[in-house]
Amino acid sequence: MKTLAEMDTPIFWAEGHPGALDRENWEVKVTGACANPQTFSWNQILALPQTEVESRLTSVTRWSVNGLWKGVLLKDLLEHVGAAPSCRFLRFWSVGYIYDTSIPIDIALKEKSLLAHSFNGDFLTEDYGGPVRGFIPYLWGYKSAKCVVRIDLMEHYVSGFWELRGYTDSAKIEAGPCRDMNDGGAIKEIQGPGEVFF
Ligand SMILES: Nc1nc2c(c(=O)[nH]1)N[C@H]1C(S)=C(S)[C@@H](COP(=O)(O)O)O[C@H]1N2
Ligand SMILES: [Mo]
Repeated sequence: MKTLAEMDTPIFWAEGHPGALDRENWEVKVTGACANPQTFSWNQILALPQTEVESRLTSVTRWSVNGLWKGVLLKDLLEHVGAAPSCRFLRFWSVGYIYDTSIPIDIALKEKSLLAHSFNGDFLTEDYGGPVRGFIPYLWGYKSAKCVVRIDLMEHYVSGFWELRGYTDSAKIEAGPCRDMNDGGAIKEIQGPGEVFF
């Protein structure tokens, strides 16, 4: 099984690379519309139920990479903090608080939406959003925030970093040509919308 780097998966940092990050001391704060807001330590994240899913990260810039993503289902995280009925969106913040993006709760509750720490059995490096990142295979990759430090449970939607710069708020994956990083960047067709299968 290949790593993301071995497949030459593009590395995107709109806000600039954060540099080396301390996995063991990583914390993710989950706050907002929930009964039990909590700051999760790295060990607490690993102590939550762990789920591995096979799916693709697919960029609006038209490349896609498939593999085994592992972490905590957002559904399980939401259950753990007691998400309120008024929670309608999740807003992810990346380290440095420059990059953010928000998704509707119905997408967060889907079976493959994760707070992910591993790809194909290895912990994610900083390049690819480690220690933990959002992994939302149902929407364009800009909804999968890297190096997540905070998740706000929101009653109202706010546009994020890329959404404010012209990408759609819905991030609905659209049909068309797309490079498959698992196949050396060969151009294939996305059937779309929704989770990508080649
Ligand atoms: N913090 C942060 N997260 C981010 C981005 C970014 O620039 N900064 N780019 C997004 C976009 S557009 C895509 S397609 C994926 C790419 O993930 P990768 O860099 O791990 O391949 O990360 C998303 N998450
Ligand atoms: Mo992207």
